Amino acid sequence: MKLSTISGLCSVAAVSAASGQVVSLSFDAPTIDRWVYPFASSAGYEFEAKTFSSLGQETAFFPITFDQRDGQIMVGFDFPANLPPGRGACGYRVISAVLTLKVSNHNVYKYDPTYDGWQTYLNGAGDADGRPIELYGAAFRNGWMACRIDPSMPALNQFPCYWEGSPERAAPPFGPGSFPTRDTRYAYATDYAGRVERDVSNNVRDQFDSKPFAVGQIGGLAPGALVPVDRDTVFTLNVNDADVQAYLRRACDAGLVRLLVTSLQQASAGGPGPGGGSFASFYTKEIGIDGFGPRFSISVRLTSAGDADGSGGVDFADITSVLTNWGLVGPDGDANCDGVVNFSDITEVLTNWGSL
Ligand SMILES: [Ca+2]
Ligand SMILES: [Ca+2]
Ligand SMILES: [Ca+2]
Ligand SMILES: [Ca+2]
Repeated sequence: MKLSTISGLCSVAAVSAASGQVVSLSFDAPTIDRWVYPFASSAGYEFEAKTFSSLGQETAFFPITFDQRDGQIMVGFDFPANLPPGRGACGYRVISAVLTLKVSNHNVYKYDPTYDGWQTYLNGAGDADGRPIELYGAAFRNGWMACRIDPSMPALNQFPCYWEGSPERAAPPFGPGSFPTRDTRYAYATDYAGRVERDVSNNVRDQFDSKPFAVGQIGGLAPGALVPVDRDTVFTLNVNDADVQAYLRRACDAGLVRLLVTSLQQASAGGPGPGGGSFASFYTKEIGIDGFGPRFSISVRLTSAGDADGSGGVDFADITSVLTNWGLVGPDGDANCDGVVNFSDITEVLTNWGSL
């Protein structure tokens, strides 16, 4: 039995399953959802969780602030045995993945379905058409990690398992020992630009455009309109992006996925302290109403090394896929799942020729 250890994720045992098979999962509720916010004393057990930023709070009176993506929401799903873990990075081709959250506040913020570049946030300029709700991967620091539910464990929210009720970081938001207040949260939103993990919690400070896995979409609502309560916000993950595909493949390999929903909507209308802003709020599973908590669906084809086009088999079409995508980053054409398409992928196809 092979053990696979992934950074920030738990170890899982390998299970054999047929390549080519498509596994489609649909979750009516998450295994974990929690507000990741320094002041959330009940982190994980609240009925709703909010996304907002600390932008606009950096004044002379109040020079210390928090991660710019201050209020983040973690949602996670543990995969059942029919999506077997431990097949390795090339063992999965994610065909689709969709996260849905239901809005729990009414006509508070504007619907913005498109990404806003970091420079649009400078100098508190604001943005008349609102700010998007964005979805990212989850990363961990200080040894914390994602864990599957394990009945043998006395408590899930104890180190190193990051769970509902785990501390947001080492120290309280204010008071002795509380500084620094940035870049210290145990779980944080990350993209993986060119397979390089980036904490996106302060991307305006750090002057780069983050690369969300998805931007929240609301059907039948005009951009710029106020968002009514109980509307679904749908995050369709960009599985054609090599970095998103690689993240989800690692998730499948680990047997669980953790995601973070964030925004740069301002918590404060101006000046120090929170409040007065217009930001999003979403129900968690603790609301206890069917269909109100976070939901997730994922469809995955079980694949093998050499399967450059993710068809479930290795044949001449994979040679074509490598040549067509030559010099790109995949996932199409990347037969050995290393993030580049080059001659090694031709070798990989030939080595695995005829595999299912
Ligand atoms: Ca929860
Ligand atoms: Ca905007
Ligand atoms: Ca193929
Ligand atoms: Ca490759």
